[in-house]
Amino acid sequence: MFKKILIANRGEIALRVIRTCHEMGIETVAVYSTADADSLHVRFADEAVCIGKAQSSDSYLNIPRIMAAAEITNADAIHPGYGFLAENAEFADICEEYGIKFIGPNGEMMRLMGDKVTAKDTMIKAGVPVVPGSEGLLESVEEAKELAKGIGYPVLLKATAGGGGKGMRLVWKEEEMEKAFDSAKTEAAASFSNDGLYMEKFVEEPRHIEIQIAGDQYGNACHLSERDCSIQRRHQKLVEESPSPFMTPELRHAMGEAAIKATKAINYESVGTIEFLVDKHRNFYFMEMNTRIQVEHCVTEEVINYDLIKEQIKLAAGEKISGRVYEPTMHAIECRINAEDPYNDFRPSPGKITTLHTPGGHGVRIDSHIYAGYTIPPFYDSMIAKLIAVAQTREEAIKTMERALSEYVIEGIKTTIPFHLQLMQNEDFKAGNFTTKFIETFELK
Ligand code: MV4
Repeated sequence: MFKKILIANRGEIALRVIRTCHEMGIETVAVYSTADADSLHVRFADEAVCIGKAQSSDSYLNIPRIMAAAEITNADAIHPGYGFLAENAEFADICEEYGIKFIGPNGEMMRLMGDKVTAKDTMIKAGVPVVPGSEGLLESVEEAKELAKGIGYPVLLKATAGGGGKGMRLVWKEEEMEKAFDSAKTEAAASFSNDGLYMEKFVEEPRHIEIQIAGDQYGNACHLSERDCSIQRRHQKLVEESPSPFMTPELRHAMGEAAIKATKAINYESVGTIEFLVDKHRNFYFMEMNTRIQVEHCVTEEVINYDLIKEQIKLAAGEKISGRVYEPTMHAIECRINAEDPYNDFRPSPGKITTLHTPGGHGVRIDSHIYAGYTIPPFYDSMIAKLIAVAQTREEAIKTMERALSEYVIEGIKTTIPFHLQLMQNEDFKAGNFTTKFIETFELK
């Protein structure tokens, strides 16, 4: 097992990793920017190294400085958290070159899944269902028009280097194709320095349901059930839960088997997530694979009663997956508390937290790095806490969440707490009746 892990991240996820390391008897090194000198991850780690200025490119994205911090502290592994360098194949390669274990998959697996056309092709060969569409990249507008005739409108143009909606265009009829094709190409080139596009049939009002997976270095793989992440706004997740209210035992079995096929097809090593679109008839299609631990991993931890960060560290150290069958025994819901004004188009609201009272009691978990007197810097992601409610049924979990949200006091900044409170009282949400389009039609009062 590792003796010392450097955490190449900040905020709640850095704290989350430090906590598990300490339970495992592993020493920790925090890295931080000048804007994060007063952060809890710096205080809770055994050692801390300042790696540069506030801007991410000078600190949390600066590979040479992070490698230097790992060398001077003699860390034998690096945990990347999520975001920043977590899905940077070059960083994973450099760690390997330096003999420092990157806690995650290798660079090759990241590249394979990072290019969406390659990922889709790999899944087709593995027998995982995908959305009907183009085979490979589109060569021209003419080819796009020909293909769309066969697929049937509406179709979606997607960037092969994309994800999260960038470079994506919905096309309803042939007359719109040329403009959509050109603008998607331009956006993809500007965002990813890769203008490759592909096409898919548009799945209307889908659910976003993802399967947590784990694979070891010996080709074994398992799934750890699903999370429903359909409640999103502009491709930012707001609420996640497990199990999905849309799930049936048959669908879980089928999606779980498909996710295991996907994991084995690339010999995936570490924890990861297979994202699926699920239509109203419960047909499911591979969308993307996330080769990292995700923000919403906590809901899975709560329903299967298992520490996924510990599992991830053990897999990186060469342990085998246990062969245990993971079935959700509880219901968990996570609300992302962001320093944003939900009454003002979710505009970021950084600043000093003057008063803080955190909820507690039965069935409540909070993963957060904030404290009274802490100043949220404007340079990074606006998520400041994850509030997780756990109960035996979905109905009870919603009640627990509502109660916890109403206890939560964060003063000095605006937060998304009022948004979540209202969502927990919404009849369609309570009935489990929502798709990825839900938030567009949900008005805050
Ligand atoms: C789709 C889709 C419908 N049909 N693909 C959004 C971001 C990227 N990960 C893929 N996305 C979508 N792909 C087909 N063929 C609808 C979306 C989509 C979406 C997916 C998941 C969660 C929220 C979403 C919001 C808008 C669109």
